[in-house]
Amino acid sequence: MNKLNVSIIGVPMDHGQNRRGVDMGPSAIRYAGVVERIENLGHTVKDEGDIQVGHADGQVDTDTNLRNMEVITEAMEALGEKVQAVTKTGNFPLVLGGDHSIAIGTLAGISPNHENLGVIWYDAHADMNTSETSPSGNIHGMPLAASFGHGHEKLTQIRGFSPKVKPENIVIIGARSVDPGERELIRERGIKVYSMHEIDKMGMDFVIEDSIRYLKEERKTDGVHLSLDLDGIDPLYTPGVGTPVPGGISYRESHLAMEMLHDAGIITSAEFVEVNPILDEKNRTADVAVALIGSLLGEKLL
Ligand code: HAR
Ligand code: MN
Ligand code: MN
Ligand code: MN
Repeated sequence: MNKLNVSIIGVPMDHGQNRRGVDMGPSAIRYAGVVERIENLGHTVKDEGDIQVGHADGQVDTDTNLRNMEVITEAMEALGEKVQAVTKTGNFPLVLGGDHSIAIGTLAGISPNHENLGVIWYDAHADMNTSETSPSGNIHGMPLAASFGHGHEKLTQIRGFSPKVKPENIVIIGARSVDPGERELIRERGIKVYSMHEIDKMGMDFVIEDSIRYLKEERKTDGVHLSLDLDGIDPLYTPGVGTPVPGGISYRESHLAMEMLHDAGIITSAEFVEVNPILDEKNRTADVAVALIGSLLGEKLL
């Protein structure tokens, strides 16, 4: 098996939404043993520490209609720079959140190293709102739209270029809470979505097989970023998230997905987001994150 040099980057960000505590996600995932778990698979790990995140007052910016806009965009510039530096050395970036707004920075760092990047967005939500369609003003509901160049330029122009990914190179898996504006965008931009309906109907086996086929053969991507929001999984297994939605992906389905992605060898970077230890039960959600990271990087039952 291919051995990797994994670079862990923590992003203690909680300003993309309203519930405090998700900024402790990186600590909780480290405490759950992420470094040892990866090293036990024969990879090397470098913990690059955390990106600095400033303080914010929780106010919605009057010009942009974005909550905590300044502090988030500042941290995303720094995250993008760090991720690109890590990617350039050939290391595998593993970004730990923090709320999902951080994907804007992660993708800003990964994108320049690819001609035709693909993204798998594993999430209960589509994260495709803009300052105009958002019901909340919360930036964690906007990172996917921002990354394909849709939304306020404060978010789309992180690191001075846009888009970070083509909309037709995106696959969403696990969606079950989608706002009207997002639904319209999905149709308009031809974004591939496997909602819970397709997962129930065709099984995770088919969904991942088809996602791999789509990104590799049809879209001919030269790398795929996995952005995994722990709320994609059913809150029965991952209660420590800020916006739980019942009826989600099971624990075993999620492991199967990670194992199949590993076997296909298509994932070139990953991030695990929305772990909130304050809302969690005995760090269970961080434990699930670490177990899924293990499967993604080659752990097998036998
Ligand atoms: N769609 C809602 C909004 O825009 C809720 C978004 C919740 N987002 C996350 N990330 N937890 O997936 O506010
Ligand atoms: Mn804070
Ligand atoms: Mn999300
Ligand atoms: Mn979500």
